[in-house]
Amino acid sequence: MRFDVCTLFPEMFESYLGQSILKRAIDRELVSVHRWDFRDYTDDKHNKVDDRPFGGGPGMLIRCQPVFDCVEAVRQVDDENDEPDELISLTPQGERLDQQLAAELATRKRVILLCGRYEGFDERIRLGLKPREVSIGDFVLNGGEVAAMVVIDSVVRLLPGVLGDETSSKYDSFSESGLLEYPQYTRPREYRGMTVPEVLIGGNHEEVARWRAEQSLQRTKERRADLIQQQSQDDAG
Ligand code: 6GU
Repeated sequence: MRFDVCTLFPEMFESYLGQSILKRAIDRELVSVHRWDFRDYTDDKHNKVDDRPFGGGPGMLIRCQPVFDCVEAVRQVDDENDEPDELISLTPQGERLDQQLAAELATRKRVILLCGRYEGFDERIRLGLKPREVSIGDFVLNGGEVAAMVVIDSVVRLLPGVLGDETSSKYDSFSESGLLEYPQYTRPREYRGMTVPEVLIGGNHEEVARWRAEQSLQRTKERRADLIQQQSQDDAG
């Protein structure tokens, strides 16, 4: 799978891509993440990518020209790929990212991510390029970069072979069951007076599975009753 991230701040991705699961997935060529700087595509003699909004108001908008030209350049890189790309713009006005959307994106060969900044993009970027607009939640970030990393992170861990244990993303919260994950413990058996539940030590796999299912359900009821309603709606069809 290939990501192309278009941004004014490509360096923001440096540390994220250079470590841990992402680095390993990239080294093993399960995913590639290419960064494109809008500034490299501006036709402005002072390299400006932004301008003041017509009609006045605070802040600056990213101009059409560098964004259209950057996306065109990205699309000229074929990467032996016949499938059309998925073009995504990160914006708090978009559809909410959830596990289902992450799973859908994980089936794509190529995803282009547009990161806005300042007060936003000129509206004609939306009208002309028709990106799918994605938000990571009801709060406002300074720009789309952190949100783009969230999208990449949630998608990459679903790609086959990325996680050490092939099955481990299946048991994540929101995955198969749609419920929150059960609590886990490692050694020692007792820490500062807190002990590991007996059932996990006994070695009875059926009992362990039952306990975990109960814990998942109980936790979800307490913390996220909305997920249980969602789940029964999904099950109903
Ligand atoms: Cl995708 N972008 C920005 N700037 N803020 C956000 C967001 C995205 N999702 C939630 N807040």
